[in-house]
Amino acid sequence: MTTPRPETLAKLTPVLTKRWLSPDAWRLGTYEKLDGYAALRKALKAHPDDLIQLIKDSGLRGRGGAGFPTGLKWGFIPQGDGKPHYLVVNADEGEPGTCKDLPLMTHDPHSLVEGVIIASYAIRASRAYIYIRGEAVHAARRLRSAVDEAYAKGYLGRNILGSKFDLDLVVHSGAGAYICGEETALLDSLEGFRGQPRLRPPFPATHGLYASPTVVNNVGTIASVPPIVLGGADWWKTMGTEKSSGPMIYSLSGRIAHPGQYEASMGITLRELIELAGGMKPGHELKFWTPGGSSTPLLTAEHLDVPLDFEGVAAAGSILGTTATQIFSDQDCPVYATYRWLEFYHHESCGKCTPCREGNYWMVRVYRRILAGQGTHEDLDTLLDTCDNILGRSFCGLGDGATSSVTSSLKYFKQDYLDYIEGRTAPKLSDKSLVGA
Ligand code: L3W
Ligand code: SF4
Repeated sequence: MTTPRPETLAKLTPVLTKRWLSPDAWRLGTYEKLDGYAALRKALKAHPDDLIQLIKDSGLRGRGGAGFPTGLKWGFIPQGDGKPHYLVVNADEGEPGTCKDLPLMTHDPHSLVEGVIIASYAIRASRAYIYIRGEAVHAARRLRSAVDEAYAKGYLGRNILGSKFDLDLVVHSGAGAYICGEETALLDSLEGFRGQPRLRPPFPATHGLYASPTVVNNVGTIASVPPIVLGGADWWKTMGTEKSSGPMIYSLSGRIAHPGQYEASMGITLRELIELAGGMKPGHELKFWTPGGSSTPLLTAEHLDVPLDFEGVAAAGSILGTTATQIFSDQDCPVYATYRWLEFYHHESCGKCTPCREGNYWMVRVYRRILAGQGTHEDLDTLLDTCDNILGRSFCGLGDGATSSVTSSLKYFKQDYLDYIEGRTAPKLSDKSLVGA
């Protein structure tokens, strides 16, 4: 284990995580003692349009994976249209390796509730929903208790803090489908239908929940709102880079000494994050990693100094995604890791469109063949050809995401595939695995 140097430690910027280690951080009393709901009091004195402008000025971008500018999205909500407006928080965190929203909701649920109230006030919504992943029972319990506390204290309900602003907030648990993290499938599920993506455009900003204007934002995005209201846009921009402002919670897992959540200025590198995490586990050397979950193309030891912001990761040929850095070593097999992710996408594919439904099914079969020692050189072309027919031809991002580790592992680690095909690596799967993929 290594000890981080002071200059690397200085890159930690606890903003969203700053209360996590306080005793009973999830209770209203603790939250209020630590600046809680001060941003709401300030926001309710401002004009909603000024709040939207503040978020635009801060440069805040969506923390769910796509990095869409938050203020711009809020500004899309038509005003004076006579329709109800909704705020929906996407708390369906399910991207493999990703673990930033669930700890936030477990440790500091009021920061999300406060963000929801301010964002709803800004977009003139009088009803908001937090759609939380079904398996996250503990986080949902914490959130519901925070919502109850907020109602009892007059932060939710009618005439909030005497401002004449009304808001009801509902915590809705999903049923455990990854696809319901796709924003339009989430809306279908919330409306009581089977969760499957809708055609976009129109985007939720104009035709969202119950066909009304809706902002769908990730947990981290909404929890960033109170600190921006309190600290101002210029303070927020002292962290991060020019186009990727603010702090970000990076979830580190895999072959490192101390896996966990590290909140740092956007643009930190994996080399620095590994240093903060105490280094690689003894006896392990970095081989490959995901910058933002399993839907983002793999990177390698060559990319240790890539700035982990939207532009830096894109320039390196990947996607910042959910900033879930899964770290694999020379003792891990990229072919097997890719196969396990593909099993996930195959299982979670909603089946609505052919490229994703059929493509993932076939790719799983090809991987099983390779890993059982029965692969052929043609299989590698088949994989690339299948990816070509999924990427950009699928109905939603799940299909595209499924191809990421296939194409990138073939790009960087073709030799590992050849070692199975040419018999230098012992098969990892038995022949039985070939039956009925
Ligand atoms: C109005 C327009 N709104 C875009 C909105 C749109 C959405 C946001 C981003 O996927 C990524 C995906 C996964 N008028 C608009 C507009 N919008 N144009 O902006 O949209 P988009 O299409 O760029 O992305 P997306 O469909 O929201 C999200 C990646 O995240 N991902 C997976 C994440 C998983 C989790 C999780 O488990 N919690 O977040 C990982 O990388 O591949 O690229 O709101 O409506 N003209
Ligand atoms: Fe469903 Fe996959 Fe098509 Fe998305 S890409 S609509 S998950 S089948």
